[in-house]
Amino acid sequence: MDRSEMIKKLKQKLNEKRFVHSVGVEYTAANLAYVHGADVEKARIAGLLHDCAKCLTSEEKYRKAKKHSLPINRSEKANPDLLHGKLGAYYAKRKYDVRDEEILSAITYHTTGHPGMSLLDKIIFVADYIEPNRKPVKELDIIRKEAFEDLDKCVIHILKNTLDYLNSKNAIIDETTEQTYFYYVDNKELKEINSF
Ligand code: DGI
Ligand code: FE
Ligand code: FE
Repeated sequence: MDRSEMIKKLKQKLNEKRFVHSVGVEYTAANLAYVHGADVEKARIAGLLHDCAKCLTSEEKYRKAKKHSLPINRSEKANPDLLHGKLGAYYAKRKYDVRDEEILSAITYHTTGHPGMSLLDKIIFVADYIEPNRKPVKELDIIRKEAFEDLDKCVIHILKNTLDYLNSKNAIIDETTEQTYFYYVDNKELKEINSF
């Protein structure tokens, strides 16, 4: 399926704000891919489609995930919006004809991240947070610089902000979000120790 077909389909599934965000993530991911040496076309497709399941209601997300036998963990059950990554990857495969596992992984994990992310996973995770239409959050200017200068540092910074934000709201935190944060913090410390 070419980009114009994807765009046509996606426009029917998303509201205007979410569509504009998706195109923003597509272009931001492309730029990150140029800088960090990832596959630019894959980054564009993953960026464009990452939120393709976002505009379903919570109930629909839960129902569709069950219907398609996607695994649902405790926090996803409590907060089915978290399922839009997994469900998005399912639709990317079935409705947008994306067969590339790297793209599907990046879509699956774009909300929580996961320990040991691929370069493309990190690029989509970061692009989602920094694309130009995002409403300004704390330290976004610093995070945008880090995205192009030190991708792992940027991933940690985003996870830290997200966890702080969720804790301040007493929201249910998915264990993957937390595990990802500690994985990258430990990883960074190990690298620093080894570089002495
Ligand atoms: O879909 P987007 O809005 O573009 O971005 P996203 O897929 O990163 O989703 C953002 C929301 O997800 C944001 O409000 C924070 C929330 N989130 C991320 N990790 C967790 C989480 N929410 C809960 N409850 N638990 C998490 O672990
Ligand atoms: Fe999302
Ligand atoms: Fe998004």
